[in-house]
Amino acid sequence: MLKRCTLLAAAASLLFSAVSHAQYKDEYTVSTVLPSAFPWGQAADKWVELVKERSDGRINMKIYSNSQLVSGDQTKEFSAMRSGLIDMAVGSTINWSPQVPELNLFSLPFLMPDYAAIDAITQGEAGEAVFAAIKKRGVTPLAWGENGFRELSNSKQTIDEPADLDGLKIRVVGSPLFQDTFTALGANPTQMSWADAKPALTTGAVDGQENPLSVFDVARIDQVGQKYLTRWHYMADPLVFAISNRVWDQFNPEDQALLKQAAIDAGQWEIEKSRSEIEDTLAAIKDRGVEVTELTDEQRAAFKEATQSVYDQWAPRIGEDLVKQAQDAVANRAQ
Ligand code: X2X
Repeated sequence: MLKRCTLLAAAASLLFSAVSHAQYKDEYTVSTVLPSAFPWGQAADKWVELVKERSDGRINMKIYSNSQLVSGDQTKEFSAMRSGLIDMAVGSTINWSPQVPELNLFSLPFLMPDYAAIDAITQGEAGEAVFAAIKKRGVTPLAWGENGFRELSNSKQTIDEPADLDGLKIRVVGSPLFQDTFTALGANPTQMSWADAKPALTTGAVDGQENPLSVFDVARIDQVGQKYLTRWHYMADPLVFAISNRVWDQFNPEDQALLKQAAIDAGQWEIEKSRSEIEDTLAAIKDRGVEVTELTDEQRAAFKEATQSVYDQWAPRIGEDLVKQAQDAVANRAQ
């Protein structure tokens, strides 16, 4: 009898492992907005590569860029992941902020003056609180990456003070927070996906846009008449490596750890790489004839001052405590 029980137990455990193994998919979908020519796409490539290597080919992921899994609408990516339509993503905090209000933290104008400030937030308690907010809404965040400091370009004129933005049509994406920021500066913001942005710049439907230098450079935004670029560093959007809770729960603890560590390593690699490339990128943009304006501290202060109302409007929605925590982290950051 005893022997039979043991045999039965062994059979059951074999069956169980076969079943749990069968739950793994042959391939997992990974959504990104930008493809491999951009640091963002490279971050996803690295993650996929590390996971494949470290799992000896057991866990395979396939990247779908240009938000194609959500028909080009990057603001639907988070919902699609939450519902399990998309398994994983490397996504921008901007694009997920409609579903996770806490992510608007990073879009608060002039909250983060430098890279150390970004790191102080993402690597500290505020970053943990943001991750908890993502998890609570159905998606497991694994690691941070970086799209970069978003700089302002336009086709009309040099911008070095808020008055220069007066009446300019600026393409923004993802969060109504940007409506408030650009309205406070006297501009006319228009919400539109990345897929629609370049055509809108080409036809002159909008006068300007804001994106990291790497995006401006690789997407050749100068070729669609964006001759003026202001390095105002008004915000930076981190990237988040993440996986649908439904899919996450199907992995065993060892593979969960493997996926997470690979995301952390890919994120660190991409953050270092994109930061180290920024000066070359800037030089390439200038070489192509774009007029680049660097703001003095005083000029930047004028933009900061003009957008203070955004804090009053958004701190309650983001969470007053979280905003305070982030501000403290920035104030006490390592230099
Ligand atoms: O659409 C943009 O501006 C981009 C590519 O930077 C994001 O997805 C936030």
